[in-house]
Amino acid sequence: MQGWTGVFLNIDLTKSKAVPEQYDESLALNFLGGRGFAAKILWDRLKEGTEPLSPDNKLIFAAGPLTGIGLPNSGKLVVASKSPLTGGYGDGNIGTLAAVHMRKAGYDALIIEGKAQTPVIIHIKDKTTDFLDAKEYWGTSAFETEQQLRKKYSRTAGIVSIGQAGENLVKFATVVSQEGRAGGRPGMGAVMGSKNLKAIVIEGTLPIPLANPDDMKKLAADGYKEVLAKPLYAFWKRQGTMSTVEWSQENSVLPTFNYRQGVFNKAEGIGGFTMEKMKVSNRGCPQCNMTCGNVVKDSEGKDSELDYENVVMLGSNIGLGNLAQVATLNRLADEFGFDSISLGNVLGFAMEASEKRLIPEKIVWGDFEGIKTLINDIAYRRGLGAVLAEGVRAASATIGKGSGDWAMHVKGLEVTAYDCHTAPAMALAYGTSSIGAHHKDAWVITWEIKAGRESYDAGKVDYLIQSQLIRGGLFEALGVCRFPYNSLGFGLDWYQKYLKAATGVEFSLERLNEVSDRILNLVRAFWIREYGAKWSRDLDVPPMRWFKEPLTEGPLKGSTLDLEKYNTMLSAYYEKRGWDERGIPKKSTLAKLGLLDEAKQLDAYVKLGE
Ligand code: PTT
Ligand code: SF4
Repeated sequence: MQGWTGVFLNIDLTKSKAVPEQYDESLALNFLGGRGFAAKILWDRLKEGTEPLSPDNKLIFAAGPLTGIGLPNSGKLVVASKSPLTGGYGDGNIGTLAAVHMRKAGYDALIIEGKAQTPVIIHIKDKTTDFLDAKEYWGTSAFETEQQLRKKYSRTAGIVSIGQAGENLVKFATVVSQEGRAGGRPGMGAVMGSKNLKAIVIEGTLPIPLANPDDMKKLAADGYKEVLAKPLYAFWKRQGTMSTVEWSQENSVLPTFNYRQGVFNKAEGIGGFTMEKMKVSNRGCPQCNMTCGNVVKDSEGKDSELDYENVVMLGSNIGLGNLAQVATLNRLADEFGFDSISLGNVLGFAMEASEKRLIPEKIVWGDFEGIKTLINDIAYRRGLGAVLAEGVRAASATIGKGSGDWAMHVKGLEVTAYDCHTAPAMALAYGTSSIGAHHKDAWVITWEIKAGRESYDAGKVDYLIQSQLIRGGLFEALGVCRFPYNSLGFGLDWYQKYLKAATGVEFSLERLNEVSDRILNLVRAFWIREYGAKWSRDLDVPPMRWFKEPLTEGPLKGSTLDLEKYNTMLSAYYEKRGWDERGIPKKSTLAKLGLLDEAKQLDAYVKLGE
């Protein structure tokens, strides 16, 4: 095998044991890597019904065949597990030197199970794995942990860690790296904490086997040049994703006061141009020349790395219009190791519950000091913080009183930073995403607004599916960042050429589409298996707020989604995917993708349509 190292490292924390495993080439050819590996490993090796925070759950760090090779934006790693937040398939995509080092240590994935008796750090140096005492780090932030570990190891070692949120099993805790990159929204940090695993340090020095190293060297250099030459490059370097704040405001899709208004009267204060005036530097993932992390000084004079999602969820969605203060909340999210999107979402929910007097606590929109206190309470699970630490779905079940309609989640994962009162295809993207309400599989909203936001027609479904196959399938499996492709127009043909040079295998676009479809169907099958009798198509419907409560402000005030039309669109989506009316893949669909064994297994849980 070339391109892939062909080896997984199985790590059992209960036994402090690490065993390499040569995996079969067919796995690489059929599932590519990243999310593809994670889905297949969880399907094959995780016992159905496993409690996500039990030692039996598996935490997977999976690379793709292009990870770490030194081509544009290739320092990415999928971190996956059965999610404690949603109970289904969960993953995230983190930019980290650990991605590069893991591949250089000779591994395509780490599969971690068991639970250490006391806190540990896994240290991997090429073929050697050690388990080190982490007691002195337990209780410290992800930043502090990484700073200390860098002193002990090297400035350029690959390090991922958790903060206090992961240690205290906050259900939306993430894994953090390089003081500003975080991945695994559906609670991958909590799974790491449940295993008493504080950090992983990887130092790899071995070559990654390539089918054609000379071709790859040239293609990689050409790729970087092509990225630099893209017309949108200069503005991207200035703002990264931050210009989306102004765009969302102009188009009434900016989450504001828990997704009620679509516009925010202080949007300018948290927008891309305000950020530019505060910016001190760019930061980013390894092997990237687009470095999209905008570093600003926060209200306490500390560095904070801003993206659109973080700023909006910890800004307009909670009524805060001061970017330096938003940056402080964002830094706290990274230090504690919360997912910033879910954090902003549960805070907005708590503020609305307080405003409606459904809870005794007084949590006021935009009250910076009060919000900081509540964030600390969530990290340490104190009082209301303990309720919110379970995520918005569970919090609304605790609070009740109709709050389920405005608990903004899909399948338990909090909605990201787009208000969909007036965007049916984006609502469907959230409804059918692989991990719950995330835009990563399909960010169709800018296209939809150009194409006509009021329509629910089948063309939108086709566009959505294609987007899911490319973003949620291909990019999550290749092990590279998708931003060159979707933000600068770096063509898919580059990745075909990279795959050829790395693996020696010719992948046509049709073949890649089929791999993606296979991965996304297996992820779907995993959800159905884990939910069993609790599965229903209602799980693919976004929050009722967007259907029942019109937008309250802005030019589109009064708009809602139409539930009947949404359901028609959802049925069309199912049909095009080869799924039945319940949203369950048909036997023939799985068989066509080479998943007949999986179909037979799934059939034992729910009767599959033919
Ligand atoms: C991603 C999600 C996003 S989506 C953002 S901002 W975005 C939030 N970032 C967080 C953060 O920062 N700190 C924190 N404590 N929590 C955060 N939660 C949120 O996590 C991120 C970039 C971004 S920035 C995006 S869109 C792209 N996502 C990619 C993806 O999903 N796949 C892929 N192949 N390439 C991608 N490239 C881009 O990567 P999750 P990162 Mg991320 C600080 O983690 O779980 O996938 O959720 O990992 O290294 O920070 O890169 O406007
Ligand atoms: Fe990381 Fe941004 Fe570069 Fe993508 S564009 S690799 S998210 S720094």
